[in-house]
Amino acid sequence: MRLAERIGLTIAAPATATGGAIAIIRISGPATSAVLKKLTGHDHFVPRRATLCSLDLGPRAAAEQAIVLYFAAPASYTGEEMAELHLHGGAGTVEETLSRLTELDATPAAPGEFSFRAVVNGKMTLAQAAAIPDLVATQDRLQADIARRAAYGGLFEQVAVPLLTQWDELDTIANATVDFPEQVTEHLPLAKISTLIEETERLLVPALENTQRFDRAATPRILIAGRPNVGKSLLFNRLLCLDRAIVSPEPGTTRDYLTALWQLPLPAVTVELCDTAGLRDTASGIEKEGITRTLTLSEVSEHIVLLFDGSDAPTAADIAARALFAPKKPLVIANKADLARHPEAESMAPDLFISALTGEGVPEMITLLAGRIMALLPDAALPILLHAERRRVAERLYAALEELRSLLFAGDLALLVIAISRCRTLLGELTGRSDDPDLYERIFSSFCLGK
Ligand SMILES: Nc1nc2c(ncn2[C@@H]2O[C@H](COP(=O)(O)OP(=O)(O)OP(=O)(O)O)[C@@H](O)[C@H]2O)c(=O)[nH]1
Ligand SMILES: [Mg+2]
Repeated sequence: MRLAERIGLTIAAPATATGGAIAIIRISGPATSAVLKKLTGHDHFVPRRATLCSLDLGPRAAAEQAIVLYFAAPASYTGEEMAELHLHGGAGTVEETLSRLTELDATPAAPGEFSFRAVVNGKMTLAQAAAIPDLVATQDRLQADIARRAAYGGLFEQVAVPLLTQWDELDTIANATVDFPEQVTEHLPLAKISTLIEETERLLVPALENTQRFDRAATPRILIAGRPNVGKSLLFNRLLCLDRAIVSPEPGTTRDYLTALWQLPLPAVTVELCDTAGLRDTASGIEKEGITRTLTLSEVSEHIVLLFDGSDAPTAADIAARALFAPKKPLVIANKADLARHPEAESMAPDLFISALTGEGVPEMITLLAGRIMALLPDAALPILLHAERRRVAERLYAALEELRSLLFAGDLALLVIAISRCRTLLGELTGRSDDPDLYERIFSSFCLGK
């Protein structure tokens, strides 16, 4: 059943993940009071006041103590009559309460159903709702900041909504013109259409670019690469402050790559740090496989730290690695600065000399890495299109605008009118003014339960 067809149902779902001290179950819909009465015995709840209740979980279960918060319509998240049950945070209690609610005529909510109702009842725009999954899933403060701006700031909508009004007007004129083709040039202002295409692209293109940055910045990967024995694993351990990878004087120690999340202090970004198999020509099948994996991973890594041994003359393997990664502009680091520097070390053009053993130079290396990460971060002052579905719509709109531009002077009125209408519809979808029920289904199906 579509979300729109379930509007009359009273729905319930857990709003918190398992494992916390308190679990919250949300209820929304016209039968909320009736369900609460059967569950707690209370006839009346003062809206927004916490009430300690004993929950009747059925004949075979002991009663549960819970705080009940009641919201009268329309002053609630969904705009409907709603309640929150604050329970002890055990999975069993939540499951038992939910199955009791089902017996009392509440229906298990679908993912995103609460937010869907909030949009339907004008509590938030579709664009604001579309930012919610990112807001819920944020890993660090930067992601949270961006998702909040998208959810509450409406950066995109501020420009898109007035543009949509212009597209609406144009669409109306275009459709009227179909019946009077001889008046096309008179009534369809081609120059104005051209300007409108440009203005729409001026909004769309930076938003799409910024969105791509946002995706890439989600958890950037930093790969530590280099020939065997240069100290990759020791550096990996030092950065993580953890004895995680095996460190040994034997070259070719690391085979499988190791990954760990690493929190950079400034900017406050979580990155994925990878220690990899040393790169060299080798006959060993297992080591070869490790090297293949290093190379595959390097292709999908945003940043590469190319490590070499600054106390030793650069080897053929160092030079080959330098050439291999050159297109990815690696941070080139000379390690083992605690030992005497080899006169040829400079030939590798290192950005920095460090010692993974003593920690010398490591803070400076972190600063250099942070600078590179910052350079790829999205601009929080520009719009970001959160939610994959909105990105797809934005890309379709970009293609539609290009098509319309190519049709402007082609002289085919019918195609021109269709193209105008398509641009208007897609911009409408992007600003949440769409009658397409499937769009709503697609957006809300990716939400978590209870949102
Ligand atoms: N003096 C000194 N020794 C170091 C330093 N970094 C690493 N080593 C030593 O160099 C040897 C190799 O270190 P690893 O971290 O295992 O090197 P790796 O690059 O991971 O090597 P593979 O896994 O074989 O590719 C070990 O004996 C380390 O103790 C350093 O900064 N100074
Ligand atoms: Mg290693």
